[in-house]
Amino acid sequence: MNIGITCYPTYGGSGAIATELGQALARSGHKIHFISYSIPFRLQEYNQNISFHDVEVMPYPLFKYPPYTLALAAKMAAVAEEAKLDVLHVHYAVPHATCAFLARHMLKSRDIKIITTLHGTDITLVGSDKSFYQITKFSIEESDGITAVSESLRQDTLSLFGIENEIRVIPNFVDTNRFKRKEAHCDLKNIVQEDEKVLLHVSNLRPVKRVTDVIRMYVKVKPKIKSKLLIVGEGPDRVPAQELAAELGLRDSVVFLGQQEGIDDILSCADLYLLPSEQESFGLSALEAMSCEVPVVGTNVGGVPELIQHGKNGFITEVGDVDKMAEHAISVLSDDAYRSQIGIKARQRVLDSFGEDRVVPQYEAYYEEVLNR
Ligand code: GMT
Repeated sequence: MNIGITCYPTYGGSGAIATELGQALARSGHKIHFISYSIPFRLQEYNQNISFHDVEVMPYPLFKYPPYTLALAAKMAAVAEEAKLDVLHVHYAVPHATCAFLARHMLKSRDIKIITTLHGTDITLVGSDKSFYQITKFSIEESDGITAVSESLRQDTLSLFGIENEIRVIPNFVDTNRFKRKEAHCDLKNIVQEDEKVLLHVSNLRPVKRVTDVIRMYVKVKPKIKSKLLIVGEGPDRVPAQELAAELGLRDSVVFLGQQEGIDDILSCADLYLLPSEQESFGLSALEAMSCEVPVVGTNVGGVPELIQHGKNGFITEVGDVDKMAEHAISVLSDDAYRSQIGIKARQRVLDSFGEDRVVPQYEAYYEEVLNR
C-alpha cells in the first residue's frame, strides 16, 4: 500500500506512535510518505520505503499566523497525487483531520481513504474547546476510518462529540526489542550511586502531568529509601517543580535532566516509573517503562487502567493521592524480589497485548477494511 502519514513531528506520544507505525509498515513493504513541517523525531532508521515531504509555509508580513494548515493540505494533495496514496493516516485530529479533508477535496482523480487516529487532548482539551469544536467534529465525521488509542478515549469522543461513525480502538504499542531491560547500558553512574534506587518521570512537564505530585510523593519516599528522583523533559512546570523540590529540601536528590534522547537506556536504570497525570488517554511513557520491566505507579484516569492491572503488573492510585503513591513506591523499592516480579509481569503484559507485532497488524487490517468498504 502507499500510505501517507501526518503527525506532530516534535516530542510527544502521538508523533512517536505515528512514526513507529510508519517505520514498522515500511519494514513490511508498504511505501510510507511522512508529510509534516519537520522530520519526525523518532524517524531514525533508513528504509528505502520511507520518504519525508517537508511542508513549508511562506512568511509574509500580512500573516500574523502563517497558514500552516493550508500549506499542509496542499502538500497532502500533491503527495497523494504524485505517490498514488491509497491511505492518508493522520494522527491527532486538530488540525490534521481537517487538512486531510481539504486535500481529498482538492484531488480530482484519486480515491483516497482518510484515517484519523485520535490520541487524547485533540478530543478532551483542544478539540472540545469551543473555538475548535465544530470543525473537529466535522473533520472526524468526514474521515473514512477513525481509531482511538483506548476504549476510554473512544467513550470520551462519543460523549463529547456525539459522533455516530464507528470508532475502532487500536491501542498504542512499543518496540519490545528496543524497549527492554539492558542493565549493562545504565549510564547514570555520575548521577546515581550504586546503592541508590532510581525513580523516574518523563513528560513534557505541562500542568496535566502533575509533576509536582511526583515531588510531593518523593519527599515521603526519600527518608525511607536511598534514592534519586530523575525528571526528564522540558515544559512550563519545570520551574515550579524545581522550586518545590528546593523548598522541600530535595535539591540534591531530584535531578532534572531536561530533554533526552535514548529514553530506553534511561529506563533501563529505573526502579520505578511515576505517571501522576490528571488526564492520560493511554500513557505511552508508562507502556515504554513496563516494556523495560519498570513497575509503574499511575493514576486512575483515561486509558491507564486499560494498561496497568493494579497490584499485578503495576499500581493505580487516585489523582493527587501522593500518600498512596508513596506507599506503593516504598513497598516496591524496599523489596527487590517484589520489584522485579512486578517488572517481569509488566513486560509480560506488554508482550501479550501491546507489542509492535500485536498492534501494527491491526492497523494494516483496518486499512484493508476501510479500502474495501
Ligand atoms: O494529548 C496530548 O497531551 C499529546 C499527545 C501526544 O501527542 O503525545 O498525548 C496523547 O497521546 C499519546 C499517544 O497516543 C498518549 O499516550 C497520551 O496519553 C495522550 N495524552 C493525554 O491524553 C493527556
